[in-house]
Amino acid sequence: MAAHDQSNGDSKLANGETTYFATNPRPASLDEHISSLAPFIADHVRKHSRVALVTSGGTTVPLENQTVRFIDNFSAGTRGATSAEYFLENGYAVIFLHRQFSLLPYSRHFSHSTNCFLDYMTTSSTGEVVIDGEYQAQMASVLQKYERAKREKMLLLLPFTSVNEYLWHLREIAMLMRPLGANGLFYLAAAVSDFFIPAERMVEHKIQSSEDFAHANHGTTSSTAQEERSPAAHMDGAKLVIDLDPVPKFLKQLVDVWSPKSMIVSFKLETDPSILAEKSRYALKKYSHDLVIGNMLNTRKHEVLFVSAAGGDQWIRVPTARRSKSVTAATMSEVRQATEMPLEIESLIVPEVARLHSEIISNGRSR
Ligand code: PAZ
Repeated sequence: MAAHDQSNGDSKLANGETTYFATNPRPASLDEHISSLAPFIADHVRKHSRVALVTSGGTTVPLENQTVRFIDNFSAGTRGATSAEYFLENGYAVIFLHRQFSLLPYSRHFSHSTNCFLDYMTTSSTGEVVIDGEYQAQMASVLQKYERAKREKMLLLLPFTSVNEYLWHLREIAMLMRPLGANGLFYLAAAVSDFFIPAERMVEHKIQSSEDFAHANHGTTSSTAQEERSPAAHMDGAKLVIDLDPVPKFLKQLVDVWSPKSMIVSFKLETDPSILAEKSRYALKKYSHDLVIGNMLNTRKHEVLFVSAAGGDQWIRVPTARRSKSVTAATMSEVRQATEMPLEIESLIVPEVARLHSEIISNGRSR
């Protein structure tokens, strides 16, 4: 993907940060979400609870205002949904800002798997639909935790789809979380697009791929500024050409302005192991937040790298015998050798994050 006009890197980014919310539309869902967010946060401010904003799943980049096509990424929301459960287990209230239809805390155990939800059920001798005996114990245990989170009003689910919806929600939630002071925690596990199409360069209607209908692509940007900047996605003969702008980096604003007293944890995903530590340290230094958790695409379920000013670099790993192995990914003898129950890496990550959060609350931060 080509970022639009990279000639002026830093100054463009700074400009993007200041103008983004004035030039990209506030999502229609935001007001309704604020009406459930505000009382949720006020309740936990009153109770002096710790509150974690967990972001999860990937953002989309729409190519058209009336969106038929969009760019997406791989994230299923496993990290976020699993971590949310462990935050709840560690006494946190959780705002779960997630990509719509990605994995959710608790239901993740039974959704998006090779089993359809109907495979967990059976019909009793009296004709009632019941949970199959094989799944009773696991489902009862998950259900108890889910019901408790709901009963005690500890979990709030808020969906997003596009990168624009994500950014507006992040800013609004961060400002609403300010009264929590140091009890607030941001755990930014969502995979957020690095490039996007700003509203002023977005075409209104579905891009016509047929050259016979190419005339319908002209003059269709959704913005009045269409004369100034050309549409970001357009046909060039039979080719679709996409020219994306960089998404402004808002981590600095989150740290310095939106929610300065909260603990802020970001994730860094890489595919080349030789640059993971360096890029994680670079992000920590650049944004001056509390913790970067580095992870590799292929090993993210087994190992992560904690990089913090207070603790330096620290690998967290699931012992080999406790890694979950699918039968397709391992030989049967390896599966038999894995005698102990699989361990989710989030069960190691979250208590360590909570421990660092306790240190910040009692000693102040080492940013
Ligand atoms: O959602 P998932 O479990 O499939 O993947 C999690 C992850 C790799 C997206 C997350 O751990 C992460 O690194 N998020 C930040 C990605 C980035 O913008 O660098």
